[in-house]
Amino acid sequence: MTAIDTIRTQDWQAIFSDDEKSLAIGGLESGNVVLLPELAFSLADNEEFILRDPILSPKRKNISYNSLTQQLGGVADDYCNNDTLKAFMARYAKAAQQLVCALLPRYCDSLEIGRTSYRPAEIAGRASSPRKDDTRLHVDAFPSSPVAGKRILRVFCNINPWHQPRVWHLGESFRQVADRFMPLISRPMSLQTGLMKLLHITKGKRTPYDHYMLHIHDKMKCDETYQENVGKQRAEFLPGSTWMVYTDLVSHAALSGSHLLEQTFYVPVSAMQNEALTPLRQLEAMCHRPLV
Ligand SMILES: O=C(O)CCC(=O)C(=O)O
Ligand SMILES: [Fe+2]
Repeated sequence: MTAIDTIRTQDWQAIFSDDEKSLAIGGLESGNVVLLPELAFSLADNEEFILRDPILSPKRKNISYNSLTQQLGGVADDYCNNDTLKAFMARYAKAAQQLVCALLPRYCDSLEIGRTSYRPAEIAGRASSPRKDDTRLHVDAFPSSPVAGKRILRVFCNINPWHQPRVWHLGESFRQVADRFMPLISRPMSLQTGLMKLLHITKGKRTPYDHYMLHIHDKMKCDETYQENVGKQRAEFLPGSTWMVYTDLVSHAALSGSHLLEQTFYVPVSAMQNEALTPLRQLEAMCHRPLV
């Protein structure tokens, strides 16, 4: 069972107690979801179109924003340089960062900011290949963005205007996932990893850690019997709530819902309170060798 740890605040710039901070870091690192059920992200009147207009490019799953370059991606032609949309995405990125720094101060200095995403489209019934299908249980790993052991911490906020929850499944523990799938994955070939970087297939070097995580991700999603039979629980995240998860550690699937905001952060393993719980150290313990 994945536990959900609840912290009550309505303020993105809240100051948290030591008890709340220790609940959050301990919970996240051990594979819980940290839920802030009253933390809503409100839209100003001039931003309302973001909930209602067809701002998503027809072939894309979400709108992305890169804080470093201030570029939007996935936006329909009419909105592709919309300053209000850009400012909205930037505001969410900043709010999420403030929240992480206030609630998880241990991570603040070494936090690397990844993409901000806005997912206006309904996810139920959307066609996609098994590997790209986030309605199947998986742990996160991205083929083009190797992380070399860095953690993937995501902050989600449901801004659905029609009271629809974001519905997830939460699966078995990382340990159970790794025990099941690691024996099915062959060792990475060292020549292959350097070559992929040279040919610009990957943004950095695909380390043995990335190799194993990517194969775990693919094998989980492509195994129909596993998807059907593995123990799972349903979680509903209501509009007006925010939740944080280490999505590289927690087996998750998104079943239905629309209008979700998400901010990705990369956190070095050295910033963890308990390194032994990280996917990197767990896989290394299984393989009896360093993987980055
Ligand atoms: O869109 C969602 O609700 C979650 C999808 C997912 O798997 C992820 O963001 O890692
Ligand atoms: Fe995911």
